[in-house]
Amino acid sequence: DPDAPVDPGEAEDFLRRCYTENPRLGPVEARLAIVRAQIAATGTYTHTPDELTHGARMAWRNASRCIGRLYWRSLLVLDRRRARTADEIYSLLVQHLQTAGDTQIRPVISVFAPAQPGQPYARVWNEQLIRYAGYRTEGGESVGDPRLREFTTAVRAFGWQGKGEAFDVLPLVIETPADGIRLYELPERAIREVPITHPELGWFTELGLRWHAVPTIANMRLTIGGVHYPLAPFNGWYLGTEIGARNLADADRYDMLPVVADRLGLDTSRESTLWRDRALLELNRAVLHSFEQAGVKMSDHHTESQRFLKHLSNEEKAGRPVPADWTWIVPPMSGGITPVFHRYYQELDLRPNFYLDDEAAA
Ligand code: HEM
Ligand code: NRG
Repeated sequence: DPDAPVDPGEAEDFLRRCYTENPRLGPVEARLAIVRAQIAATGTYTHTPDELTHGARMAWRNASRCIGRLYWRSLLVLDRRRARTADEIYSLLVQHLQTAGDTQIRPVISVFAPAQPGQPYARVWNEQLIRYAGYRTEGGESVGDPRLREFTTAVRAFGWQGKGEAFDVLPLVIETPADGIRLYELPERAIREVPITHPELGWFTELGLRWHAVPTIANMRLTIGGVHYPLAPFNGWYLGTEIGARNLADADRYDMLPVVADRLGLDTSRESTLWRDRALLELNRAVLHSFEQAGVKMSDHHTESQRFLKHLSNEEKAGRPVPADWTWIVPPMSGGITPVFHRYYQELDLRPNFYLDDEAAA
């Protein structure tokens, strides 16, 4: 609950771990005394830049749905706690995307002001900084990303007009206590996109598919040592299957499997021809091929699964448990031929962590 005073026990637990993992920060006892007094007087306390940086990295390390955690130590943490106005926040979000890069792509998080007990705080309504609008035509046909249909309706009510095409980048909706609700268009320089082509099938280009290079989740709350950061967008790079086996493939997203199967000339009259699987495979080859051609960093599910096993063994050596959710870690295609499939994981809710505000555990 971002409105409640900070739990001193959670603060102490975090600080002890943080200082134990980082001996260069010195002894924790003096710091604990200051933090206890700050919480008693104000209901909260302020993280030092070192605590913020390590806390955000721990939150990534504890994200049980994330297969990409091998590189948790490399997270670049941008301290944006002083920004207040919608304009300031907007320009720092653009800077975030530019810092993440458009080919190399580095993992970055921008941490904005924490929630103060009982006070309103800034948020971004978008689930990710870059997402495509979803529409339904008068004829009832779906255009764009159906997942964003409701959000698209909401921004249209604020006066935004999309082109009504399949890949219209949505505006940012920034809500602050200072400025209320404001809409901003991202500048082109902040939006790297990759057109989807296939290594052998020339007609793939005609499908007109594309995707953005950087996934940047903007609606999760970061919790460190009892302090809540409601606006802390973060990015890594894409795993190919997120786009090829979900965003472009799911029947309630871009639903491309029937189209691809048709172009491939497959027999779709019976499930047992495995036309869906064959179309899925070509779509995923196309996604990986296109990002590689564009020089944009992306990983495949075999490589990222091996890295995750490496992460498990690193953490075991460090004496730390690795909370993981099998249902999210196992890739959405070819599960059984990746090594992450053939084992079980510890399901723990460790903090620091990221939470969606309607999740019970938060
Ligand atoms: C989820 C990969 C970086 C935090 C995921 C998922 C994948 C993934 C495949 C599952 C997504 C889904 O099924 O929709 C990666 C890769 C990264 C990376 C390849 C490359 C570096 C990061 C970073 C953070 C992070 C930098 C935070 C600092 C999370 C969280 C989730 C998640 C919190 C769960 C999201 C949810 O509940 O919807 N990641 N990730 N990841 N990742 Fe990562
Ligand atoms: N599946 C979502 C993105 C979720 C997070 N994935 C990452 N995160 N790779 C999608 O847009 O397809 N990350 O921080 O790199």
